[in-house]
Amino acid sequence: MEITLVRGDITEQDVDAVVNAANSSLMGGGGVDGAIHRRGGPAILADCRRLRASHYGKGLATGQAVATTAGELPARWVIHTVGPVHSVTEDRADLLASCYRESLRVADELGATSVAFPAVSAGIYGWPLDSAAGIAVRTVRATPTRVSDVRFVLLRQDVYAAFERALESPGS
Ligand code: AR6
Repeated sequence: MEITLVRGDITEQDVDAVVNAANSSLMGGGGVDGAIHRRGGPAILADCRRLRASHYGKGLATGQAVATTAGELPARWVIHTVGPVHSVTEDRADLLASCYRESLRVADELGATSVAFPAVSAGIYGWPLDSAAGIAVRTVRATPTRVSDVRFVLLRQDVYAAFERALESPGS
């Protein structure tokens, strides 16, 4: 698997699947979630509503992932995952790692071989950047998958720099 870092907007990525940092409702929100629904158009929300009406009546649990159409995005699918809100009193790192593992599992089910990830939980959900980047890189490297092209697409320079450090770190 090749891992690359891209500074930019995930909605512009020409990949099989883009991962969305969603919330449990699957009904959209701010940050990367808002950008994906805006650029992808109403077909994504329509699929999300169908998911809520069928297998995900209570919403998507933290750490899980599920796919929809990518609507008008260049990608074929959006894989929605729900990151944990960062907590100083509780270690939720396993849940964040699960977002990356489960997204790759769903990508394998779809037959997607190129996948773009944002820095899940590192925005509105408040996860410290170096920790978020380390968990992302370590988990993707450790997960068996047929995905051969993983791109971390980072909008902000400070987030990009944290991922550069994580990629270069011997522990990752
Ligand atoms: N492309 C790439 N990265 C982006 C983009 C973009 N277009 N827009 C933002 N980011 P966040 P979270 C970065 O807040 O912390 C939503 O309301 C951003 O700079 O999108 O998991 C959901 O509905 C940050 O580094 O996701 C949830 O309620 C990273 O994406 C909640 O936010 C993640 O930030 C999820 O919060």
